[in-house]
Amino acid sequence: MKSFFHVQDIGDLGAALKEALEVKANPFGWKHLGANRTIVLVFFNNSLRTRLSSQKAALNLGMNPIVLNVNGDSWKLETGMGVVMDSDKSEHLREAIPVIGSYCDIIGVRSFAGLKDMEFDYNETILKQFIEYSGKPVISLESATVHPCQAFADLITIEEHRTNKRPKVVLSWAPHPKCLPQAVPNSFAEWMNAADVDLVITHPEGYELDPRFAGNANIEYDQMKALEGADFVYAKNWSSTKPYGRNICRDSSWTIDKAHMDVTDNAFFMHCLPVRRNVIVTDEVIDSPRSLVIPEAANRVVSAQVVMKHMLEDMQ
Ligand code: SN0
Repeated sequence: MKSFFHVQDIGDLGAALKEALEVKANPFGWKHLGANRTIVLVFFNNSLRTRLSSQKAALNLGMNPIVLNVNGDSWKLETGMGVVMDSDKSEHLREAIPVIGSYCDIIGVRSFAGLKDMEFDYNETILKQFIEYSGKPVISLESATVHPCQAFADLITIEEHRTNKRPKVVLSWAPHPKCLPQAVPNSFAEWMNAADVDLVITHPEGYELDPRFAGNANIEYDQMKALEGADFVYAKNWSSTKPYGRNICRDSSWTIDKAHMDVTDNAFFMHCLPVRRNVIVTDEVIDSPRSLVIPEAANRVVSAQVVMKHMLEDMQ
């Protein structure tokens, strides 16, 4: 696997899910693969799960992880091309990336959408530079438009908990005080479209996901109608797409509470975390026995490990 951005990058999805369950049952079974290999994890933005689960996955495979917090303990990096570098940014990505590449075998990058210029974000401008200038396989640890390690972990969690062959999965927008990226819902929709589930997406007008990600999902603007008979409810806030990157709806009737869950088929509740309690979801729902947020987060180690395993196998 050259780089990991999209569901196609993992190859046959059924086989990848089977492999994920094998890796989960036997996490140290492939420890020889990472001997004398190094992964550098570059963070331009905050992280808890991605930072820890990626390191844990690398350690399970016998690899050495190194974490770099850009904006924290490294030089501030300039990302724009042709810029006169007379501001606070001391080093350009054009040098930093090949240097990082020379120290490792795999690079993971977290770089959120700026939410100012849709074309810049949707071209994955930063991540493409990492691919071009590092010469190493690159894993998106949430980049401008995708969060594939999260979506793969979500799919593993659904696979473990589904009770029928083709579950109804509802991706529901929920309110938030900030403007958040579209990476999580984009990847979730992309992976669910590739999996054996019925995907319904519900959101207010102006929040339509790019058709490349929404695919064949059923779009339903009436949230309660969308949730009827659901087996899984995946809540997430994202900023608007029309206009791009704004917080145009703060309607608290979209918060997932018991009344929302009552119209489902005793659905499981999912969220990628971090979650704003009583904004995205009420305490009652997230603390209920049907909440999968913790097992979902635990599966982040599994998804990251399968991805790194594929990359290491290609290097053997
Ligand atoms: C990020 C997002 O893309 O929505 C990361 C999710 C994995 N979430 C946030 O930035 C939430 C920040 C907050 O203040 O609630």
